[in-house]
Amino acid sequence: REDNAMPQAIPFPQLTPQEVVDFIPHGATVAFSGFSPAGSAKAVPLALADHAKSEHAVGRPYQIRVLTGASSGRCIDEELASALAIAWRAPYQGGKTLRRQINAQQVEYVDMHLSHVPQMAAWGFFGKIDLAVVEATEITADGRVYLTSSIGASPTYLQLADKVIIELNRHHSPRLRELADITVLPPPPHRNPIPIHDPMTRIGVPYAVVDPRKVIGVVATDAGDDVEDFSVAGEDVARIGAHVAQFLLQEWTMGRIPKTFLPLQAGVGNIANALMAALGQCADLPAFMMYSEVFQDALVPLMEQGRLLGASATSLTVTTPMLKRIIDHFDFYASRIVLRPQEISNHPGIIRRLGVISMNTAIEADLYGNVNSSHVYGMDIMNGIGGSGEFTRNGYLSIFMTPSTAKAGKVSAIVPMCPHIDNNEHSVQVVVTEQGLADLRGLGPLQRARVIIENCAHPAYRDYLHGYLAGARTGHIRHDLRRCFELHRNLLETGQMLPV
Ligand code: 0RQ
Repeated sequence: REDNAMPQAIPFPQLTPQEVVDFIPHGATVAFSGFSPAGSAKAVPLALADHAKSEHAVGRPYQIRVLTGASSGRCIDEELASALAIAWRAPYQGGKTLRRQINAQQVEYVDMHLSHVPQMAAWGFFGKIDLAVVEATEITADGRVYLTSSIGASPTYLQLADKVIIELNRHHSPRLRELADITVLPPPPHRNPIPIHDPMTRIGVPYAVVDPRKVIGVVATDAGDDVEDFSVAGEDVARIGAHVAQFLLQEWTMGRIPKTFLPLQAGVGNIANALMAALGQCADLPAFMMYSEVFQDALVPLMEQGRLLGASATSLTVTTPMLKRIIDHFDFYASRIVLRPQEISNHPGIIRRLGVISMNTAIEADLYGNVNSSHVYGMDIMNGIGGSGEFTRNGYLSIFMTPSTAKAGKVSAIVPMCPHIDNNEHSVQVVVTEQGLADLRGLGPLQRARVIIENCAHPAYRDYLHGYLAGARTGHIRHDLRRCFELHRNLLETGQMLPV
């Protein structure tokens, strides 16, 4: 069906979002659909936010535990959070309000590898899931649920939750189901090899499955995903893109990447989005495929230009105009994009098998290639580890990029020791800043440190970093435990890393 019409006969009660609130008591665990704003539940979280405010106004407690696939849209990580309605949150977030609350310890936050989420949920580590609220374009009487712009962990949540609400969103084209390839892995020891040998292999069905007896109703909605615009790439980001493109070209020319190239993964955010645009414009590189987690805006023109041949992801995290462009040319896109559950899109075994080249963004990297992409000062969460660990640990080549400084030069992204590490030196192979690229493969710690300082650190910080190394205790890895966090301490105390 090519129109956006709602299905004619819905065999489930139609509820208003406000009526759903009655099924969600204080303390409930609710699993919402969504991986980034894409495909996230929208109407029910907003109604819950209003309900929480009214409860709080009369002195009654009201907070819930919130699961999603990854980050979520405005409705959950901003509106629900602003209503002080979230007590506990997993597995990733990207909202300014929720971030503030987590860092003030008002919300307990579980930051975890995203492919682990479905099995952790199935094994009960998040407790019982009382209700799943899942956005779909259709639910059939026998319980087939056609999801919208993301798959995430929704197929698992639909199976595990005691009760289910479907947000039937007529804004989304029913044709989105043509992108979906859904399968839910059985628990060990009943797991067979997953027969994905190419980024585009399909192994499942286009719908998630729910026991229709658990569905207490459907809520009609008509809202878009509200993906924020990506910022225009600055000069630094363009230089990072150029370094990565040149490096991949060199690896390909030397035969270390096969002639047909290898699938790419690119992380979330502005830098990764700009990187993909830069790689696409590098005419000397062959056209490529992606085996990634999110499909961001920059990939749309690349696909149209024939630079990107196909993409596997778990969400279409694209702005409204880009989603419209995809829907308007759906015959073209339908055979070129596959959306999978996050357990499969981020599966370590498949990433290793396909030889994925992973490219993620760091907040900072240390002299040895340990990376922190989640916690400023090692204490304050930015977003979370997301899928970066799965791709970095298992990729054929793992690259981390970051501008060499942040906050107008007051912060160096190359530091003696990271106060939080989410991807470690054993997995990180290449570090890139606008200054240059450090290929760490085959290098011991001291060699790594020297090449990272010379190639990646901003010139304003190189003397400090060389000095740190020279004054550090000799060991396999040189460190000075009295000074290793001096830059971070300075930053906390004076607002800049180098002494005033
Ligand atoms: O802060 O927003 O207040 O200005 O961090 O930085 O430069 O806009 O970069 O949007 O690409 O995000 C690592 C956060 C980068 C993101 C991170 C501040 C900086 C700015 C954002 P402001 P930019 P991006 C799996 C991939 C983890 C999850 C992941 C991320 C803000 O990429 O969350 O990799 N990654 N998922 O000023 C203090 C520093 C800083 C700093 C930057 N050293 N100290 N603040 N910032 N460096 C996806 C898959 O597909 C698998």
